[in-house]
Amino acid sequence: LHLVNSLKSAFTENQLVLYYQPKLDLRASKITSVEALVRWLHPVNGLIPPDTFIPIAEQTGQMNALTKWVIEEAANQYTKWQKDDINLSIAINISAEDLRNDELITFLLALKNAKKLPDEAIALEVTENAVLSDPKLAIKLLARLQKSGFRISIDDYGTGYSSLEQLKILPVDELKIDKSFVQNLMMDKDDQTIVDSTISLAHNMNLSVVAEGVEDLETLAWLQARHCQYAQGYYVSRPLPAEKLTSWLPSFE
Ligand code: G
Ligand code: G
Ligand code: NA
Ligand code: MN
Repeated sequence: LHLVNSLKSAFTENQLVLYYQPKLDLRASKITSVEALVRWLHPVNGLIPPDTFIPIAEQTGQMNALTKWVIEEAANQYTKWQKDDINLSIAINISAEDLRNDELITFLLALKNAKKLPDEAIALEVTENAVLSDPKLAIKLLARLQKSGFRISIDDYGTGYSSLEQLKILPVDELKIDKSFVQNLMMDKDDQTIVDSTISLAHNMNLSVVAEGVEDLETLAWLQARHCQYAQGYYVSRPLPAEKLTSWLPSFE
């Protein structure tokens, strides 16, 4: 595939863009944070989803560079929003590759200093599986990041190869219940049991909890009744470019 050859030019020719998907605070009925999701605006092939090019970035040693680009872009967007009195913290997806060396943490700490970012500016989402290749190192890096003020979320919670024992030792502030348990929640008793117990688990461990993949009002109300703190999904909003999100926010409130 020639996408492999042109991924480098995605960086040099500014073809990468961030979309932002809001996370709804169900208690306050407010949007307080968003998740940054990268897309590649290819001059010939159009908008390429991350599932297509992230594996390429991983296989060609470009993942660290991609993550750095995402972080820097998100930090700039955070600052822009602040200037417009829009308080949105931004969550970044971190890959397994980013947890195999300390490049990411060095970069994040330098950026936080240089741009004088408060702790709430940037949060990090990591899947259970991303921690598995070198758990000791990953846990050490995540612990340093958490100590430096970055909130850590476990993404796609419930689908990875992790145990409750691992959850106990992971430096973590938030669980994001995977959308596969949430999408058909109203029709699936087993999903209801899983989601309900995960919300309780998070509460009892003093972790925030987010349900991903909320696609209808009934599901949102069900989650709210069980004191799930945050909801994310198409029912709230699809991922949007920054300007579209900015203009959507007031209509929401
Ligand atoms: O945005 P979308 O639903 O198409 O994302 C598909 C997958 O790509 C998701 O698993 C998402 O976590 C991942 N993804 C999107 N943006 C990034 C990114 O900036 N970095 C990493 N590592 N993964 C991302
Ligand atoms: O793995 P991660 O959770 O980062 O994946 C996010 C992906 O899920 C994005 O590609 C986003 O477009 C997609 N997504 C977000 N909300 C929904 C939803 O309500 N339903 C479905 N099917 N996908 C969603
Ligand atoms: Na994510
Ligand atoms: Mn997820």
